[in-house]
Order: sequence, then C-alpha cells, then structure tokens
Amino acid sequence: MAEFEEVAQKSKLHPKPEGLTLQYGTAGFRTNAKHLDHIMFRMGLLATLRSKKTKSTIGVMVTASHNPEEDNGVKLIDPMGEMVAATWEEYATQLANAEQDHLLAALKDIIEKEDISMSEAASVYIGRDTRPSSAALSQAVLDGVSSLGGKTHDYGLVSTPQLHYMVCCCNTKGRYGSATLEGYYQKLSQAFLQLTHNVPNRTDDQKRLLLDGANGIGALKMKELEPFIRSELQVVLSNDGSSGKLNHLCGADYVKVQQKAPQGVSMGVGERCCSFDGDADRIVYYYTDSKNCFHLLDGDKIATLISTFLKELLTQAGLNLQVAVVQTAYANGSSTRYLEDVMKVAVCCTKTGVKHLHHAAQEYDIGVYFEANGHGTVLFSKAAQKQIVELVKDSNVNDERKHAAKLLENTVNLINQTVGDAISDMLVIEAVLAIRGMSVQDWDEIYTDLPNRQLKVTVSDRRVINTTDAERRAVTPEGLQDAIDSLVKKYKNARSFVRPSGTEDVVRVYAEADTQEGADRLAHEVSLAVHRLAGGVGDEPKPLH
Ligand code: NG1
Ligand code: ZN
Repeated sequence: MAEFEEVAQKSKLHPKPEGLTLQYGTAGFRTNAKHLDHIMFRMGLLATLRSKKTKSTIGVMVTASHNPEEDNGVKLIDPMGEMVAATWEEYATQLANAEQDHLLAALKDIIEKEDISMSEAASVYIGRDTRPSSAALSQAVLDGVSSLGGKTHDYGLVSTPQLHYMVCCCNTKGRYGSATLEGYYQKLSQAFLQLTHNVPNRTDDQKRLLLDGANGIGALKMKELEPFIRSELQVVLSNDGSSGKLNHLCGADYVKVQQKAPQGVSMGVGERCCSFDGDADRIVYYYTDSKNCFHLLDGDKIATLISTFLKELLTQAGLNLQVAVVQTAYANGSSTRYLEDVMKVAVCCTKTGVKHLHHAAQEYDIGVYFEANGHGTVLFSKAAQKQIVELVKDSNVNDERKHAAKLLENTVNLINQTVGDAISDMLVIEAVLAIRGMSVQDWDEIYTDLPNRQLKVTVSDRRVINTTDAERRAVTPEGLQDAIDSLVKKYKNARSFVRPSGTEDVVRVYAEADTQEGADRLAHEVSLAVHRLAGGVGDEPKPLH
C-alpha cells in the first residue's frame, strides 16, 4: 500500500525498543523521556486518524505535568478541547505497543474498525512544555502526522490548557475565542478586568499575589499575560525557570503532597500565595499565619469558594439553575460535609482522573469539578449560558438581577471550560476574593480540613488491586478491604482507601482522621496491609514518626 510507504520509512527513524510496553494512563503516556520517541511518532499517527475520523482538528500535548524533569509524556485532545474518547485510549495503547514489524498492521486495524476514510483531510495542533526533552519529542509527533499527510500547527511552548483552548477555538470556528495566544490573553483578561475594575476600596496588598511557577511553562505564560492584567493584579513570580529545576522542591504537587511551602518563595505572614504545576493545569493556594503555621487551600477549597460564589449569584439573578460539585475519593471529608450540609449543593464522587470528573460535571446546569490536588474547572451547559446571556440583555429586569447576571457572564468567559487551567482558575479565585472582599484567611475559615496523609507503596504488580465505589473500596486482593475497614474503626472521623496510580508504578494510600497523628498512623498501618497483602517490594513501610 503506497499510502503507508512514508509511515513505513519514517517509523524506522523512531523505532520501538523491543519488549517495551506502556499504557495510556490517567493522563496519557508518561515515563522517562528516553523511552518515548516511538510513542510520540505513533501518537502523531493516531491523532491524524482521529482527525480524519472526527473531521476536526485534534491536539497533541507533549508534557509530563508534575513528574520530574527527566520524564515526559503525551496526551491527545479531542475536538471540543476535552480528553480523547476512551476507545481511542485503547487504540493508543495498542499502537504504542505494536512491535516495529506490526506497526502498519496495527494502524490498518484501527482504520478498519473505525471505518476511516483516508482521503479525508487531517489537522493536528501540537504544543509542548519546557522540559529539555520536549522539543525533540514534539518533532517526532510532527513526523508522525506528516507521514500520514496531515497538516500541523506547532504552537511550540504552551501550557496544556492553552492547547486545549486552541483546539476548541478552531473547531468552534472562533466562537470560543480566537486560536492564538493573544486571543487567549485577551479573552481572559477582558473578563477578569470587567469583574474586578469596579470593586471598591481594594488596597495594593489585596491586589498582590505571590506565584510559584514550578520552574515550568506556567511561569513563562504568566509573564506574557502580566501586561494585560497589571492594573488589577500584581503577580510576584518565583521559580520562573531562569535557574531552578522543573517541579523540584516546588510546584503545586510538591506543596499539596508535602503540605508545605515551596522553596524559593519568600512569604510574609498572611500573604496570599499560589503554585502551578509543571504544565499549568493545576493550582493550589496557601499562606502562613502569625504562628508560622502553614495553611493549604487545595482543590476542595477552590471548588467550595467558586460554587458558593456561583450559587449566590444565581440567587441574586433569580435564575433557577442547579450547581453541583464533582469530587474524587481524595476530597477532604470536611469539604464534602460542608457542601452538602451547609451549602446544600449536590456532590458527586467519581474515579480519579479529570476525564471522569469532566464527564460527570457535564450532567448539570453548572458542574464545578476539582481534584483535591488543584486540577479543575467549571462547566456551564449550553442552556445555562443562554439563560445568563439573555438575562444580561433583558431590559425588564432590575439592576440587582442584571448586575448578578453580568458577573455570571464574565465568570463564564473567564473560566477555561475545556480543562482545568491554573491561569484561568487563579484569575477566577482572585476575582471572587476581590468581589466578596475576602482575605485568604477568610476563605480558609469556611471549613477546617480533616488532617490527612497520602503515602505510596511499591508492589510487584499494582494491577492486583481492583477497586469499586469510585475507588473507595478495594475488591482485590482478598482480605485487603477487610483489613482497611478494621484499621479505620480504631480512629475517630477516619476514612482510608487504596488504589493503583495511573501515572506512577505505585499503590497510593490515603487516610484521614481527627488528628494529624491519627491520619499518619492510619496511613502507615494501611500501607503495611498493602505491602503484606498486595505483593509489596522491598522493606516494609516505616512509621512516619
Ligand atoms: P494517579 O497517579 O493515577 O493517582 C495523579 C493524580 C490525579 C491526576 C493524575 C494526572 C492524585 C492522588 N492523583 O494520578 O489526580 O491529576 O495524576 O495528572 O493526586
Ligand atoms: Zn498538570
């Protein structure tokens, strides 16, 4: 077949190491960058097929997010900016693992199964993060696309959410915005300035925010955005990538997991600070109080702040739209209780991985979804957006309702609805705090987190752990869930669960209890149970204290 001649030739330049198998996991392929060249080439091929199939532009992002600098990864973006459909994740795994001699057969198999017309045009948008390996790897993606005759647009260095935005803009023919970085900055900054510029009595301190850029792409992009928002927000940037290593002792994942401030940021008492992760799709906030105690405001606190704000605006606007919050098992128990009992907001729990949360959030008029680690956004249904826009235009409504509708409209424009976006989320949070006249301490005091601990256990094959009930219960190996249940009973307000990670070769253990010591002890005891019952490798986990 002549049409695959180029694939056959070019694939030799991106050979697969024999025997290497990789899985399209929670966030695409992710591993040490040196194993990824063939994966990138093949994801270029797959994106081209997906583009022909959907008759739309598809995105390919080269990044390993919060992983160490030596790693890299790749994920595919579907036409509306969402994660690629599940069946295609399986194709991705098949194509990635086909031995060199079977690559064309694997490719033809997908073409047949999906009944793809190869004469259809294809268009693929490509972006990459700041890792040293990313430039060469994104070139391999470009090679893959061109060998199947697809057209490419290489955006070069962009954050993950910026590429999602570009794909959505392109496929909506500009209705979502214009598919350029300038368009992205214009859309977000205009909405942000509209929300904040009339807020009375804001001091310079309130307009100041410390930002840890994780030495990654988010830092670069914040520098580009800064001139657009300067009048309403002064961002003091640290870990901007000029000297430090990506994600090393800094960034959202470090702050969330270690529950401490990143290195390289000098924080005054009570100062509002935030951290992005390595590809700027996650954000967490924090501050230290006068007793030098560190306070983390994670994805749960962000979801609470935003959903409360939206609910109040809907009431003021007299709009009857349902707000729901989507969380995972990692959501702090206090946040779930606050949302359900105090705010009377519907809460739904899904499996870990943003595609699950995104999907669940689409079921509501307004679906606010956040992982505890700070990845999340808000989805507004078409009908909800229409009602908001119509109310803004309606000349028969009073000023209070109109004002609320206008705030809602600008919030819709400020939120990147395609995917969690650290820059967009940061601007939403800053706008809400400004409009509500809240300090970071006021926000933190909405509810008190239950002390918690996350640990990792290495086992010989993490797939022996299977879970149910949105990953809150282990079905296999036998006896593990019973062991967890009896350990949890020993502690007050306690909860614990285990699940295999989708991005690292480990089993994750989570525990919460009424005291930090209790959460730490419970997490350790559950780690021991995992080590003993699920094929632990190496020494048994040691107690934390
Ligand atoms: P895994 O490794 O499957 O736990 C982690 C995060 C997810 C998600 C993905 C993708 C935790 C506990 N898990 O997944 O929430 O963000 O990475 O980045 O934070
Ligand atoms: Zn990320």
